[in-house]
Amino acid sequence: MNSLKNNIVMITGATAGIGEATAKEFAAHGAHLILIGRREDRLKKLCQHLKKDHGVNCLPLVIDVRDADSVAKIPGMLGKEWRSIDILINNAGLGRGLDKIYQGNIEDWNEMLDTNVKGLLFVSRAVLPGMVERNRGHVINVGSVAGHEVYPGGNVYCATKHAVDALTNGMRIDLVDTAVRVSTVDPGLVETEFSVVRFKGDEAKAKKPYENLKPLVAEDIAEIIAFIASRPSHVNINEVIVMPKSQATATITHRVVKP
Ligand code: NDP
Ligand code: 8X3
Repeated sequence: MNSLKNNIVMITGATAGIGEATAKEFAAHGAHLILIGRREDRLKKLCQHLKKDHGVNCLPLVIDVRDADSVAKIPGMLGKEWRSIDILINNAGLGRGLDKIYQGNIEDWNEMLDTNVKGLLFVSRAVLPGMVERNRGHVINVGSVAGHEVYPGGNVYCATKHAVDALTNGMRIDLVDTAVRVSTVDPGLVETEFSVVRFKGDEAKAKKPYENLKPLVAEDIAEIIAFIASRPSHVNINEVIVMPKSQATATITHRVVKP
């Protein structure tokens, strides 16, 4: 096992859910963190906690990953102590709606494509040259079961996660002659703010996917990401697909209604 202690780890989408849990997991392993998200209060609070609880350094960067210019400026903004990023976790992402494609909302489509695909590309483009130059690094993308299957109403969200799958494979091919590793973690149902965001704050709709089954929690994914990152440097875990026990496919779940 490679120690994660003193590694510099950049996590996008660290203000909630999987990204936040991953920040906590890596801090517990002694990694220093560059955390990205749009909600400044949450980022700052999380950094304060991680510094206090684990004695690690933490840099909050309030950045929208869709903003190509701001993202491109990241390497130049980082002080010397932050520049050698060891691990990039491309986690920021969202789903919007479950509309049939002929009724789809074009703003929702743009938001998903710009965040899940272009945001991941912009951040990777900013960070990868340094990794290649240092001949050291690991990019871990958070994909989804939606990158392997398409479910009713999932159309554009599924397309973005299929793109993440393709980009992960493309990165691995382009980096094969370097020491930089590329992995993806592709979860099924994880109970986070994902559904609340997907259904624009409609809590009743947001609860539905997790009803009468035991979903994954963000910490389950964080532990897997840390496991992937801590393998010896000759080991590249390409892809982990992880589901709750009672989910067989994107659409086939076993739900037990308690009397
Ligand atoms: P959450 O809604 O809990 O967290 C999403 C995170 O992404 C937030 O920190 C949010 O921060 C950030 N984010 C969204 N848009 C942007 C943006 N434009 N710029 C910067 N940060 C952004 O959802 P999850 O934790 O569940 O989602 C994390 C990833 O996991 C996503 O890529 C999602 O597709 C994927 N996933 C989730 C599954 C699930 O069932 N929950 C299953 C499979 C994959 P902020 O709003 O502060 O910017
Ligand atoms: C998010 C979970 O089930 O909508 O990727 O694909 S799901």
